[in-house]
Amino acid sequence: MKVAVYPGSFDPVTNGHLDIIKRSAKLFDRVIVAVLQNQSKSPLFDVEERLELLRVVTRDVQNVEVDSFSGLLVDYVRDKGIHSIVKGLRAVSDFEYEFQMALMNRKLNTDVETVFMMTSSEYSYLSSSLVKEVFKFKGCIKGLVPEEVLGAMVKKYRD
Ligand code: COD
Repeated sequence: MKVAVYPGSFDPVTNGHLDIIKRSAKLFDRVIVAVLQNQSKSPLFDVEERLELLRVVTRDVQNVEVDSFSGLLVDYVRDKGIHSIVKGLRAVSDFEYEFQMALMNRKLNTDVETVFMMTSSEYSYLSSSLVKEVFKFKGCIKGLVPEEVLGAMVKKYRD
């Protein structure tokens, strides 16, 4: 069985992420979307909320599951017996950072391969942080995040 992990912050999951999830689910038998528990950032959504949003927006994709992890990604994949990491690539700026991480991950765990998936052109400029910034200043983010995420953001800022 070909299993891959798609790791990230997903704060929140955007349509760019969802596109990568759905496309990688066609390549692998099982895809685990893994949310990093990162105490050093101050997130909009806590890990449980991010996991729940991911569960909701991937509910129609049978071979996708969600999980969280802390510490090194290579340790997480080793524990799970996984050999493939999926990453999304938007622009040259992503490439440098992702290239470094892929090589470091391979140095730390020679059994792991990073598979890069090119963004779809309509999402090539999209990131969670831009979505949050635009939304905070009342800009329109319709079509950039799933409806359920938009609803959760409206509620979060209202509360
Ligand atoms: N189109 C395509 N891909 C996209 C888009 C888009 N519009 N938006 C984001 N992506 C991709 C990103 O390039 C990334 O691959 C993935 O989706 C997740 O994105 P984010 O922004 O939610 O998450 P990141 O980039 O903050 O996640 C970083 C990790 C958590 C993967 C990384 O920090 C990590 O592995 N940390 C664990 C600790 C560790 O092992 N550190 C050593 C690394 S060498």
